[in-house]
Amino acid sequence: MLESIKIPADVKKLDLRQLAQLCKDIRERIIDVTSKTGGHLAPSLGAVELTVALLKVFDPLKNRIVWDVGHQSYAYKILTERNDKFDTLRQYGGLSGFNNIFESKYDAFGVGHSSTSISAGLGIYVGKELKGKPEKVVVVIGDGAMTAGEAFEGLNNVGGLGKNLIVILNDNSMSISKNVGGMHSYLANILTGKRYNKIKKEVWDAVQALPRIVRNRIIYRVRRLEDSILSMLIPCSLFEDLGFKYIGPINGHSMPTLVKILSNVKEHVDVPCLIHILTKKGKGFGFAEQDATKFHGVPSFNNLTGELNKTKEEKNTTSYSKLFGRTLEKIAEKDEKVIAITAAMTDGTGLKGFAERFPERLFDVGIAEQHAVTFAAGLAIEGIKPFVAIYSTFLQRAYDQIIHDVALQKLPVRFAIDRGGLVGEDGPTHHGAFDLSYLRCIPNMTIMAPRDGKELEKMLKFMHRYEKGPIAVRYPRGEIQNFPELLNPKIAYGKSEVIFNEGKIAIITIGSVFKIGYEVCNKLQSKGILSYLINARFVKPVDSEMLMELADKGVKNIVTIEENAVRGGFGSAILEKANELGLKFRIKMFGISDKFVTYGKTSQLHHLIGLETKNILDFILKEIKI
Ligand SMILES: Cc1ncc(C[n+]2csc(CCOP(=O)(O)OP(=O)(O)O)c2C)c(N)n1
Repeated sequence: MLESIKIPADVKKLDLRQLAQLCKDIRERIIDVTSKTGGHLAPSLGAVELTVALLKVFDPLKNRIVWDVGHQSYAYKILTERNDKFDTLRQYGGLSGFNNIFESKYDAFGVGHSSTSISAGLGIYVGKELKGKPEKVVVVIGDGAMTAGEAFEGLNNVGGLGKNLIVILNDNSMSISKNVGGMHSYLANILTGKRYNKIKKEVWDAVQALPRIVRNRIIYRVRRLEDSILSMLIPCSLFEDLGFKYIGPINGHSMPTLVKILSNVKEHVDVPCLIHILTKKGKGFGFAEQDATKFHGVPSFNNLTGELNKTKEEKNTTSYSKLFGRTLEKIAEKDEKVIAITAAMTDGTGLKGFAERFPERLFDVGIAEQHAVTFAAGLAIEGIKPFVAIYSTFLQRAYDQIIHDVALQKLPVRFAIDRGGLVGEDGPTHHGAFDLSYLRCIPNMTIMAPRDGKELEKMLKFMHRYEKGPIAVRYPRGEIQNFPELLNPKIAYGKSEVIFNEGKIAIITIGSVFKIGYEVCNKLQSKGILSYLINARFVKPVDSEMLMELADKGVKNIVTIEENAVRGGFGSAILEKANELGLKFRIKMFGISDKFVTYGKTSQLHHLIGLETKNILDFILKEIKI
């Protein structure tokens, strides 16, 4: 059936039986491709019927369909003229793992971060209206994404304006892990609530009371209409009070129900409308249905055994995230004031073990980074020691909270910033490219980045002891590196670590790209060129003494290496400090230039931006007269 779909409008020609077959084909295609490329498997499998029903009823170029996060939109990609490229999903030069307005005219809005859909959808709706061409706009948002402040802000505005936005709440009861919070309980209560069950029972009692011959004739229809009948009867006060017509809960895998309700809404509803659908995350792939968290976002996997493929190194080593979690557990064992905060990323940030051992000290606040930071600030006021573990890219959400609630009040909130640097296949929405820049300009802030796993452990212990204000450590995605041949001296506040200390050029690195600096220096040495190698450890404060010493020793050239935007990043900090101190160096900065970096294997991306040993070595040999 999938073969017959050349453009989305072809879906409209299919009958219900054919639509069911189409869903089957799409699932097979998603499983087959993601088993090779990796990707967001479980969320996308759960949204197959919804996607097909949306395209059966709406015209995506006129109506615009805005997906939240975009990680559930693989079926949408397949049906919107991208099936032939679907094998290139998340590969360098291939299809993005999320919706991207530069990739397809069918993608209404670019995504990757959660909870933007209602605001963007409202903007698109009002924009069309202002141009005198009003059209229905559909927004699809998950129950996890619905926990974020921005989603509530959007709902509030839509309800207040009374605009005819159609919000589909795709409720699978899961965020990446089990969903949390009051909204989650509220949605669950709608299902288990007495009223829902009472009405459901009354409908079925009435059917059972009919003569058998009549009952047999209508039972199929009643089943099909069950969801829609219930949805008409159950008032849902929260959304209704916000100004929405609430329809639901309905079975999000029942094509007849979906098509019927969406058609009705399209034709007959002209107020804000929230359709609450219930879906199963991972639907149609047993392994993913059983463990939707594991299959939320996966590397390539064996689709017969469900085993995830890991590289040899991944099997033998441990990730920075896991090391963070384990170290925090050790710290927490000895200090009951230590608590951990995650914004719906317990597994991703390595806090699963912490959650099991100290459930009362782990706070999963939902997808609510802003709240997470201010919540930590409140805890710090009370003398509690919060470690806020958030990915670099998602912490961008909480910028004002870091400044206004934490730094201004000098509160000792500890930030464990995961996924600093390029993250690979998730691409520009997820690269941690800006944290050093966005944190560095905030007064009272201390920022560190470890060169390897051992240093991360030391830094976490250092942070635990540090009480003078906010402090952050940022580390990359992936497996830890270690340098057994190097010593691991104690962390001293604001002090860098000097590895090689002779030569006319100094290479100063921050974080895990130390590896590149180390290789460059070793290669220079093998050519008889001596160089300083400095592992900065601190981005803020900058080690002034180290810079003055370099100048004293006659160093004229400095090369800085970081996996962060060079604009305002670590190299800029060295440049500023040298200028402030009146030191004259020629400083060349390697890092992420003033461009968003695409997706692909991290090694491909490093090559693309020149953040690799060969490029830096070539530069030094060609451009610097040593
Ligand atoms: C601001 C932000 N924080 C965290 C994430 C990571 N994240 C991606 S999907 C997801 C869960 C979303 O749950 P839901 O909306 O219910 O969709 P589902 O995966 O269950 O289909 C999270 C936490 C993100 N994309 N954006």
